[in-house]
Amino acid sequence: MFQAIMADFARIVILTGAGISAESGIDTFRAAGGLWEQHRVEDVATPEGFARDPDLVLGFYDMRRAALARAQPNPAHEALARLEREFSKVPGRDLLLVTQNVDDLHERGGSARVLHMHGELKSALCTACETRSPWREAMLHRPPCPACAEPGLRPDVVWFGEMPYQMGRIYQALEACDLFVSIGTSGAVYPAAGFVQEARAAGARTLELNLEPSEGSRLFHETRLGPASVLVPEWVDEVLQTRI
Ligand code: BJW
Repeated sequence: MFQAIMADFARIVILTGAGISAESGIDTFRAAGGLWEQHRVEDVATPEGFARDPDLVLGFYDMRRAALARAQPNPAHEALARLEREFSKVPGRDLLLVTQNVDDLHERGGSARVLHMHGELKSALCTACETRSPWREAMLHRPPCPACAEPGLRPDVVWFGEMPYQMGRIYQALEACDLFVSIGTSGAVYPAAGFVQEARAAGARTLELNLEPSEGSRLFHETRLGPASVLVPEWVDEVLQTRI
């Protein structure tokens, strides 16, 4: 029972994956009918795939950017924003929300401090000058980079074989955290799949909230199964009732 291990946590790291946005209508990757069933991961989520067939990759991300414009945050995103607001009112407490998701539903749900370790759909990376620019439009027609005018934009996302963003900051937070919570991720992709072990090595309690057990479920002190839109608000209520 989580209440029983709910000591006075001061530093929380929360990791989210595609499952937290599933109920907002955003496809996950590995489910039946998910993105990897519709597209080969090697074709659309590797630098080699992009070099081979840029039209396929740009079209894939244009389609997902358009789907994102139709999606809304769900109660799980909103609950994490509420937790951030309440938790950070007390000096000395720190909450870091790390997401593997490239959508902006945490921000639209009200979270102010979100670290996108796999990049963002609404950002473009210029392969010519390496400038990052906010981006909302399609890329398939090769628009010019706002900084250098070269038609070399790619989605600012992290593909297999590339280094995820802000790893130094994330590992620093994991080393200092006393609670690590993983929400809606299959635990199939590293380095995020290894965060639970990093947190445990630092002495943190660990909790998984997921529809189905992740690949690393046994590594968590506790796993709760169910939809994020139910589990996350319930857990946030527990934390805030225990703490305030
Ligand atoms: C619900 C729900 C509901 C559903 N409520 N829950 C061998 C061993 C170890 C590592 C490697 C290895 N061989 C290669 C590697 C490295 C490789 C890797 O991990 N490969 C694996 C295949 C093994 N990793 C990399 O290359 C990474 N870079 C790297 O390692 O650099 C070197 C390095 C060294 C040292 C330190 C740091 C770095 C880069 C990985 C990039 C991943 N990119 C993608 C695409 C991003 C852009 C895009 O969105 O298109 O990121 S792949 C894809 O997977 C995406 C996701 O962020 C990521 C994780 O997926 P996620 O979120 O877990 O989704 P699903 O679909 O898998 O799961 C959904 C979950 O939700 C399920 O559990 C459901 O139950 C649940 N769910 N509905 C609650 N309603």
